[in-house]
Amino acid sequence: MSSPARVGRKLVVRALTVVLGALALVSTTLVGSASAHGSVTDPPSRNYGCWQRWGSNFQDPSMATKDPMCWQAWQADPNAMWNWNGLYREGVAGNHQAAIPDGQLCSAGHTQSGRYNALDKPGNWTAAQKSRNFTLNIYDQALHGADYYRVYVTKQGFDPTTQPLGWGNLELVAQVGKTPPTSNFTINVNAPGRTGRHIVYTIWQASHMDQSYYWCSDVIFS
Ligand SMILES: [Cu+2]
Repeated sequence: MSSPARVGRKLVVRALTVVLGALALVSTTLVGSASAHGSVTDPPSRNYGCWQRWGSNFQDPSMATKDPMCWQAWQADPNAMWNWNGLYREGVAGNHQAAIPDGQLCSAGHTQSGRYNALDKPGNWTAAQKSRNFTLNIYDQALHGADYYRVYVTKQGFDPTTQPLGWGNLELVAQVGKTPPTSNFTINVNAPGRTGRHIVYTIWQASHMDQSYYWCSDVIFS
């Protein structure tokens, strides 16, 4: 016969095992979601670029003058950079324009409780030099695959340094259908009739579930 003390200890051990098991599950899920997903790596999305250029040095005050839009983004919420792969919404059912109001395109409609809001801010974002005919690279880190990709570029005359981005400022320039999972997927983009600074806006409709990604990449067409 077990003494009451030993029974009590057994119960505590059993309860601890359950709690630890639950914790292990939770942390696996968190790690899974943090290491999953993806982004546009070239021309880099705003938060991917800020992470790439400053992730190892994000408190360097010289960023404020060298890369002011990244600086304001890091000040607003560093998690927008640490989670460069998590700029998505779920359950949009393809109604992207209904889910995302004008002025909020770069934050996917203030997704993830507003974590990415600073990416909507018009300004002098560091931009990649591209020819009007360029290759877009998408990093499908989680190997979701795609139902489709859509690539838009702003119309000539739009000024990303002063104007908030709205759907009406964009022109669809490339579209790709069903794509099997692959780490790096490239899309050839042709954006004729443009010079100077523009925003490339990419939508990735992932295949594993209704999860859609929205990325602003800054470019200067030469
Ligand atoms: Cu994902």
